[in-house]
Amino acid sequence: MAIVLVALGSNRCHGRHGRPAGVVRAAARALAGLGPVLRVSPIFATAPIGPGSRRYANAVAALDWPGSLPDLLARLKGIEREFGRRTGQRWGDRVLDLDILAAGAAVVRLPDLIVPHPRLAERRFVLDPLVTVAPDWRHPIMGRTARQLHTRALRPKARPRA
Ligand code: PH2
Ligand code: MG
Ligand code: MG
Repeated sequence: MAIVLVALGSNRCHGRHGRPAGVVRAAARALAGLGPVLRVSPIFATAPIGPGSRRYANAVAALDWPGSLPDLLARLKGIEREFGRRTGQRWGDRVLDLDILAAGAAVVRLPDLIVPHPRLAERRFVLDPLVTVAPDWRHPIMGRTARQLHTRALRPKARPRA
């Protein structure tokens, strides 16, 4: 594997790292324990999508990861646990969420891991930071760059009709 794009999200405070933005900053430092972190986006404050009740801090990091994607997923879940994440309601409030967004042109469909992330192109809280880190990354299925997906998300009426 090579450059993996990882989404970071938090909408709960942490005893040591404080507010969600502090949690995301600390999580970006924790990612550096897995391999070189080549870029980290600014942290965006975003409204919760789904059943969450509090605002999120979101960011995207580009990680140079030499191993397999399932191994990376296991490591990311380990970091989530270290930050006190408990399994709970799907999309519920969480102290830290680390999702694999994409890994170059890789396409993975396993029961617990789909890459590129299936909802990546619909989510401003992903696309806004993603476009700052990897504007030229091209979605291997949709055939569009992050920049194009972002522009499209800004102009929902311009989407092609089904
Ligand atoms: N993550 C979710 C559900 N909703 N909303 C925002 N704004 N940011 C997130 O990271 C997020 C969400 C499930 O992972
Ligand atoms: Mg998520
Ligand atoms: Mg997740």
